[in-house]
Amino acid sequence: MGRKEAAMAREKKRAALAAEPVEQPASGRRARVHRKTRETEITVVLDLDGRGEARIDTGVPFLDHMLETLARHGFLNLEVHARGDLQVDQHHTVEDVGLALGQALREALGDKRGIRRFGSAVCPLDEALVQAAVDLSGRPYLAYGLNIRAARVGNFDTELVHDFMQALANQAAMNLHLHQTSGRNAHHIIEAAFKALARALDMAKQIDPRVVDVPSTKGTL
Ligand SMILES: [Mn+2]
Repeated sequence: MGRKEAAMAREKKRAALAAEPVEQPASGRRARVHRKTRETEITVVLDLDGRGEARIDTGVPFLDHMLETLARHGFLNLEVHARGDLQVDQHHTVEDVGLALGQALREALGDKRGIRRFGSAVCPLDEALVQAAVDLSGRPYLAYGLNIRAARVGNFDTELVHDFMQALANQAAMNLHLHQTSGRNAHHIIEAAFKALARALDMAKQIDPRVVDVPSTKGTL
């Protein structure tokens, strides 16, 4: 697909998404974040107790694919619209989407009453195997153990996965460990990482009826 066709495809997707917004259920753990800078303008609408429905349009097709994966396997209803300075490169857009999504996550979690707090998952995708561990602790930390050899997947810069995860962990105020046991193909490694993150996050955000109040000996998260 040429540049012009790709731009037309993006416009078509944009118009289709604008015509059909995500329906948000009436439950409470939701957030809407709007973030505008000179480099990007981003809107995120998130429901933690969703059905995996996604309406994603960031202008970076591979990022769209990964966010759709995150929503699907994390049972999030997720809407992300981004306009970034892609004529520079994808860095601002990818990082700022991570920031906005992290902020939405933190806001939707609220006071974290009744949540499991910890979650982990190991996901394979063909030869790739990635594990994710999450602690919705209020203390931002990223341990990034992906080893992606290829610089690009399609037109996506693979090093931006690190920037995205750092931004997400910082703004969500969560501890996130991502470690790759095996993997050769960059698309597989990254997709396995997003799936593992989705499953780990889904576990951590779930309400556990045995948890009274906030799951911390300090009484706050
Ligand atoms: Mn894929």
